[in-house]
Amino acid sequence: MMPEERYKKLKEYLSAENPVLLDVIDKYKALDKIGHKIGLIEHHESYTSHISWWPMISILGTFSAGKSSFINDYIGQNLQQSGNHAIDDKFTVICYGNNDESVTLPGLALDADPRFPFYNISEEINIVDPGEGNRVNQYLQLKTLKSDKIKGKILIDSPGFDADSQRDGILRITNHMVEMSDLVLIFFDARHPEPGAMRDTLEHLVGTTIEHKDANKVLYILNQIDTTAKEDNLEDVISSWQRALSKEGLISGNFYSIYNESAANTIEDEAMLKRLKSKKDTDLARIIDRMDKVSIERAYRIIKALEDFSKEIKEEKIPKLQEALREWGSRVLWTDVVVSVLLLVLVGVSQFQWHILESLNSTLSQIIAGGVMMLLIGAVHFKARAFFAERIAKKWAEKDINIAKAVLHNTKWWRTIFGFGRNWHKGIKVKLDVLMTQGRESIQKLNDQFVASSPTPTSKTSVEK
Ligand SMILES: Nc1nc2c(ncn2[C@@H]2O[C@H](COP(=O)(O)OP(=O)(O)OP(=O)(O)O)[C@@H](O)[C@H]2O)c(=O)[nH]1
Ligand SMILES: [Mg+2]
Repeated sequence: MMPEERYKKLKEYLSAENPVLLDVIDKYKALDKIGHKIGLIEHHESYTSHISWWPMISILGTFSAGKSSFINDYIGQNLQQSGNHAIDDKFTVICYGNNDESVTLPGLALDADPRFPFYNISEEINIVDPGEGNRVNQYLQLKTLKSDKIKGKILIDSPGFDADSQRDGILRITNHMVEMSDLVLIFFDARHPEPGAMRDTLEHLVGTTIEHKDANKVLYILNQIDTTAKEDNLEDVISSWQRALSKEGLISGNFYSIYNESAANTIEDEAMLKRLKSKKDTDLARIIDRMDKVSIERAYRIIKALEDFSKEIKEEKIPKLQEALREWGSRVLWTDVVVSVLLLVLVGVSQFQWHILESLNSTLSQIIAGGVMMLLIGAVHFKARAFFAERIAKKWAEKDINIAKAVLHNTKWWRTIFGFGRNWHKGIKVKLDVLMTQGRESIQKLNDQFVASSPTPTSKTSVEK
């Protein structure tokens, strides 16, 4: 899908949901224009596809922790299979569909549709695990569901995470999901009173999520706390998990303890039941509240991403590109100088040995000889431009693919090797500053909207009305 078509689709979708975001699309359009001009993204690419416009909630965690049961409970239907051994072996993207019957589509449907957050994921998998990306159906599936609970958002159920036996493809998808999500729920279960056995898994899940700029979007959920009834050790289990998590660097705020009432063991002791249930009810309500509010959080995140992209281009990409182009320019220049000097030396030597200049006795042959030399230098010059551009792009490709693209874009044969590094970036930086300011204004508008419509921006989003 070309960018123009994408803007149109997004506008259609968002006009019903949140008009403030309509303006934001035009700002993304301006950002794309800058990206295309510098060559950081290709003509058919758009920054709008680097973020999810659908509010997205990912559910991750160890196997059999109760992820699928939790989702079934939330949507109020038995959509996902659950069971006592590893059940899910792929990621399931659940979204609203108009059919009364739930429809299951293969991963290819997600890979090929730019409206979903897994667009082109097969290419990404192929980078870490060549060939695997073509088997995207083994990693992903899409389920549609007619339920108001998920109207206007996407839920993702995932296979149980086990750091030891995880394939690169799954790790890649997991990281991608965390990156794109507005809310990430990470499930552990209280049947393991000691988190020790899951050290690696914990390390990976918490490690990847905590590095994330927006750590507040990750909730850590200790599930199945009903199982602590038998030994009456809820506090011990909770504190041992909290210790393990804080060892990985987690700040305690986002830690919740719950269980699933429809899957729980029966608890005989009345007082115990009351205590566990009250803990669960409080924490679950807070989780559900975050899930329901995700559309609002997403609106902020989309605008924030515009600011982040602009800032990144200004402060990171442009300087890197300048450095790369300077290196390229000087390599080409040196090649030109060396070749010219070599040619002159060659002529000098020939002159000395065979008096070659005297043999060019007519003006015409002198012109021809001069022309041949110019052609030779020219040929070497253009060869050198392409050669060094390729080499420098290749060097950058591993660190930053966008810089690699921009190097190739800015070293085409008609570009000068001197003009860069001076003023070309100044105008662009001004435009980026304007975009960042406008982003902050949009955030202001969002604030006004939510503060004006209800004092506490909670529960109902406009799609659900
Ligand atoms: N006691 C108890 N059992 C639960 C709870 N939640 C889920 N279960 C049970 O735990 C088992 C695993 O639940 P699932 O929902 O399949 O877990 P999952 O995390 O989706 O597992 P995988 O998809 O295999 O990774 C099932 O037998 C559930 O009935 C809970 O809160 N308490
Ligand atoms: Mg499951």
